[in-house]
Amino acid sequence: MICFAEKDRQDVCLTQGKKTYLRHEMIIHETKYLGSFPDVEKCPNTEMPEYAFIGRSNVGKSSLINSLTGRKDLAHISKKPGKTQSLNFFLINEKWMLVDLPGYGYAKISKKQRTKWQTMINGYLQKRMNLQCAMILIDSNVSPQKIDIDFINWCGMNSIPFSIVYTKIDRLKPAKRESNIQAFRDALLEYWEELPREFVTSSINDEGGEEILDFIEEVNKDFVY
Ligand SMILES: Nc1nc2c(ncn2[C@@H]2O[C@H](COP(=O)(O)OP(=O)(O)O)[C@@H](O)[C@H]2O)c(=O)[nH]1
Ligand SMILES: [Mg+2]
Repeated sequence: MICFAEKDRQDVCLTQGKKTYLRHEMIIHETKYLGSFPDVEKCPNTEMPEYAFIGRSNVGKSSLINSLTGRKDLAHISKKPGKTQSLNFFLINEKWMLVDLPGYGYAKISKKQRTKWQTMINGYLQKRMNLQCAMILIDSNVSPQKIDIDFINWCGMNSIPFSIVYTKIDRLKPAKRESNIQAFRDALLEYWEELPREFVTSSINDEGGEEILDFIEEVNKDFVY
């Protein structure tokens, strides 16, 4: 097999005279925790493309961040007491930023805390100029939840670019996988004419991670500061 690079990120391989294409996986060679910030005004520099991960608490956010970056406990840094209600920043490959946003829909918080959360998240999503995409995590094991649909609709109304990331897909048999995802799409189609970009993932077997990293790499290429 002979391989040579073509157009930056594809290898053209000649296997017994046949041309096939291999895609480069993005390799995460460096991850750096930059800190936790209480509001958008205090967040670090905006010169890099940024991707925020958000979803209900327990949806699998920390696990996905660790699976994507190939680090066991990167996201756990933010689990320090008192840090969970902040915007947690990670610099990846010195090139792009990953932001771990606190989960919504946690029943045991006071109304005051919820309002604070909303102000922080909404402010971040609306004002962060270098935010390329909010990755909205949806648990593929449960029926469509109003709180998720409301949040997605809010993003739409505020022109915030987003993608849907279905999580914990390993827990479902193939038929159930399809029907659960379709149920969520149907719920969205009650409000939306077109469906957003979606990813189907499992942090247990790293399914879908490569697609997310490919997407990030594609978007990064077009980023202009
Ligand atoms: N089977 C399975 N369990 C998962 C997956 N992702 C997360 N979990 C589990 O779901 C729970 C919550 O995950 P965590 O990443 O802490 O969620 P977060 O609150 O959104 O950050 C933990 O018990 C994880 O082990 C997944 O892809 N598959
Ligand atoms: Mg977490």
